[in-house]
Amino acid sequence: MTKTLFEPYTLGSLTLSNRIIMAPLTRNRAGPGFVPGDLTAEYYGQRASAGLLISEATQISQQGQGYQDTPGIYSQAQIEGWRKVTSAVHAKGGRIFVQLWHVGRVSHIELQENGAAPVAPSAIRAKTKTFVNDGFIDVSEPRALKLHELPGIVDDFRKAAANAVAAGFDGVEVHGANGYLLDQFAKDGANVRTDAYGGSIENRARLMLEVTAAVVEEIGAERTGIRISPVSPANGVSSSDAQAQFDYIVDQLDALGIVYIHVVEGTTGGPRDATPFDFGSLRRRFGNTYIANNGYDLELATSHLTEDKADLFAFGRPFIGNPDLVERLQTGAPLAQINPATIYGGGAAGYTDYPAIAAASRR
Ligand code: 8OZ
Repeated sequence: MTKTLFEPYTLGSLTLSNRIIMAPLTRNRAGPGFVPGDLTAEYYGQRASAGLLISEATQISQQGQGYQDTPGIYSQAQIEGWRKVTSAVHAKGGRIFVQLWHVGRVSHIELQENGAAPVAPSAIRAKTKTFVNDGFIDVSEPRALKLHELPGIVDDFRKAAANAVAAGFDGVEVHGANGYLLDQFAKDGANVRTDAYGGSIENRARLMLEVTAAVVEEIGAERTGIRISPVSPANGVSSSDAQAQFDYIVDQLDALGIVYIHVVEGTTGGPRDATPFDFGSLRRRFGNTYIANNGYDLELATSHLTEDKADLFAFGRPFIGNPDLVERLQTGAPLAQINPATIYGGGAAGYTDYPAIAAASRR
């Protein structure tokens, strides 16, 4: 029998009102001090009918920032800004996790303290661009992190998780995807270290797993999820052994007892099948909730749900233009298209001004 996305789902201790997740979406609208403001609270509040919202990627430290005007969660003012967001979502009965982010080598000296080089597993520059001073420019040459610096990064994630709870978030998603720091360590195209954090599959997974374990220790496994993108070449990463690498990672994540894995199936924002990969293997290895993402529409999500390939489905870009995406999918209402020019940066235009479908057209 066909299953439906429009029924409640139990995620750890939370009851989600449906199986549709708002994927993390970078919008570059934080205020001075990288503090999310009232407009951001309004934006997330408008989308609270998603079963769960996952915030835009949020840096755990200044070193972890790679783009202009992305929000942080390491200062008191940022915690207070996020408190407005979580209150707006909760007031409408929604649930929200924050995505914790360190960009690693995907950054620019202009964003770093005293113009320092961005950090990476190895001093290999990413073939990718970042968004700085209202334009896309090449990322800076990184420096390799020293072994003694890694505990500090784990600790920054741990503190950010504690801050997330203080800000009222229902949980935390570790950003282990899309060519950022933890994915850079996992994939051998970006990591040529010869210490305990490079070389073998186990060594390359170490930082991602230590970070996740630290978050679990801080806020509990029921409130900890992670996003991974095993075969995505996003931000210039590549892997010679993705299946073995991510089979191992997911076995270890399962052992940590975290509440979900959120899997970008294929190329982030691109084709689902550019690189062969058995996502069913990850599904089978992980006992808790599997959130699927990348190129889903209602039909594909419903068929994957019915075939038990995933529990929950994350939609990204459709949530930009459709604050009431859940209702539109449920009623078959047309979806609004988005203006690409207002995705990254700006104010209310293209952010909070996409309307819900008019009440009249629902009848
Ligand atoms: C688009 C632009 C900037 C950042 C990701 C956090 O891909 C991002 C991102 C996406 O995970």
